Amino acid sequence: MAIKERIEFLRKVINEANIRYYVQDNPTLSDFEYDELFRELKRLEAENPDLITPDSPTNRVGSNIQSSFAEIKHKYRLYSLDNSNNYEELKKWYERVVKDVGKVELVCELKIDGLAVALTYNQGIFTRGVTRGNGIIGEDITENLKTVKSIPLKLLKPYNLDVRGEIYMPKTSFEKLNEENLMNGDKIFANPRNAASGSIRQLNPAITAKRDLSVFIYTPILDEVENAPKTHYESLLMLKDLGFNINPNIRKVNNIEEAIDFCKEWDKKRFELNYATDGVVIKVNKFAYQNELGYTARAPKWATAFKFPPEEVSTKLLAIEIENVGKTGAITPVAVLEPVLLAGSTVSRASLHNFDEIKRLDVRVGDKVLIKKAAEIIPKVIKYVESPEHENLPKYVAPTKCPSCRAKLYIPEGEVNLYCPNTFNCPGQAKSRLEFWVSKNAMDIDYVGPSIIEQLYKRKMVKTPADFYKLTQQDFMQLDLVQEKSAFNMYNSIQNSKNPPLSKFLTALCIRHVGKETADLLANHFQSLEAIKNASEKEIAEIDGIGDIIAKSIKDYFTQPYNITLLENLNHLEVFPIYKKVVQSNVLNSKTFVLTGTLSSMGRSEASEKIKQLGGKTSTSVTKKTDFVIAGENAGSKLTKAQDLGIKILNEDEFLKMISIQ
Ligand code: 3BD
Repeated sequence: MAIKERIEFLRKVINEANIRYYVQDNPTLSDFEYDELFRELKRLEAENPDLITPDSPTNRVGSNIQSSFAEIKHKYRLYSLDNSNNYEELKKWYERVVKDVGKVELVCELKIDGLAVALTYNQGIFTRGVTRGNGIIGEDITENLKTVKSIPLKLLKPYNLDVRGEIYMPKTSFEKLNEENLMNGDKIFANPRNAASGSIRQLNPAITAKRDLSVFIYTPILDEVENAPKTHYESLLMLKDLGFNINPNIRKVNNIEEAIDFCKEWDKKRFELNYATDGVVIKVNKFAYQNELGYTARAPKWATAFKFPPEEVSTKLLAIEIENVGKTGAITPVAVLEPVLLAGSTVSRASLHNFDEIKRLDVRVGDKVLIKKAAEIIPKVIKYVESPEHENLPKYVAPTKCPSCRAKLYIPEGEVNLYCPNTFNCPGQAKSRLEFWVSKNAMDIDYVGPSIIEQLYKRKMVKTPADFYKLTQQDFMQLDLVQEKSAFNMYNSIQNSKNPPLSKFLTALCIRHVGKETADLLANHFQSLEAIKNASEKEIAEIDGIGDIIAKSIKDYFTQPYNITLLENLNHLEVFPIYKKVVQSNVLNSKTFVLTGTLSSMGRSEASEKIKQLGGKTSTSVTKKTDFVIAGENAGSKLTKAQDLGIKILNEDEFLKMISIQ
């Protein structure tokens, strides 16, 4: 009995210390004392495994490797947020509010640029955490969220409560992670948001545990709370008292002008913060008014967001370099810049897209150029800054030879990019294809990154993807800085990748014009690699969504002797794809859907994917055989045609309801 009590005591002290340390920034214990208590708890739990509970702070270390995340239907839908980038729209929004419920108090808060999650507490214990997903269905990332130290595992009161918040990575931790990854030849993240997203979606929680992630909670669902607060502002205070991390930069205001002042202030001050914000969320404070205002199909009418304009800076263009030769031979230019600070990180390279773009912009080496970083994109060059020097600088001339193999470059008909024609012998192309082979959307091989591939290629250990599968653990140990353990991981993840889904395998082949979407179409139509190999160009072109050019490119690929040999070699090494029908249920019962216009909650391919998963079919043209037309925003002629033919039309909300009945 004494042991059980001691364990409970230790948990309580450690949980409270965590909240004081990570949330309130006001530690109660020294690091040494904390470590002592933590070690004692771990020892007692190891000696008494039957006393381990899910809310124990020792659970944060992250074990339990998963093979994938379970899809979970949210108990309460997560709505979207309407947004605008100008103050006129904000005023219009407020006029609408005033018209419906009168002049009301608003709350302004920073819009954290992270990853939305829903957390569930049962009797005050953190029991489940799910990504936002499409707002209706998300992924279960509970194990990973347990490693986030500012998420309380146990609340200070035993409430049944759902909360929503934003997971983020502090800017300084993001920079540090990228520095480490650069040293190790691992993936570099474009921004803190991507780093947070990549870290929280690790299948191995031990990796997540090593990343510095944090959370800001912005909304509770108070349905099951007694004497619940009556306003948003008070509910934030309540969350704080329960031990949640709340962003301190919130302000109650009396009208939209004061809200706009808040936006203007933070548009300037945002760069001083150690986390990324992309705007301000403005919410009607009183719940009674929120309820009266209600919701549109996708978002509450009682809230809106102001998006900060992307930051722009000017700097000197030092050179225009060729990024490596792409997997299909595309040559892309990149701007080398005098390093400048932009949106919280130092930028020394920026995108120029293609050589046509350089011509159009007429940027010249030596120019001052304006660069900008929109929310999730790599910085790009917008234009040169007018100056007397500009005219004296030589116009940029595009290269004529491949930087890797010196072959003469060409521009395929109908394209703007320059290409290296030397598909099979260009080392640059070969390396890009190997790098793509291991990537997430392709064979998804962990631990084998660009620097490992560079070494394998240089030492002639790997020339084509098939060669990966001949390597032993000992082979990897010959490489620079590779120890026994990581050599094993590399070997193991290669061996485990041998039988991917057909669609991923097709993507991995780097057939020109065949990305994930086309690969999905091919896989679902032909259902085996054999059938695709044997299909005629005409049969391929008959698939909805695949045109003549793509069909030709696919047929060309499978007739090339080089590729035939590659596929044979892979097959001999037992590397072959497996087609699995992904019908989760059959609620849509072979009904045919046509999508028109844009949906706000998901992209077109995601919508088709969902329809197929639920047993439905999609088509691009409306005929008598069409069962439903889903009309998004700006729906065009297909909608008119559906009306003419008397076909059932669904708006986005109706469609979302239909696919959420599972
Ligand atoms: C924040 C919706 C409402 C409860 C709907 C009003 C769209 C991401 O700091 N409040 C915040 C933040 C996000 C929010 C709401 N308050 N919704 C909020 C939010 N302080 N970032 N979001 N979200 C969260 C989203 N996420 C991914 C894809 C599409 N939408």
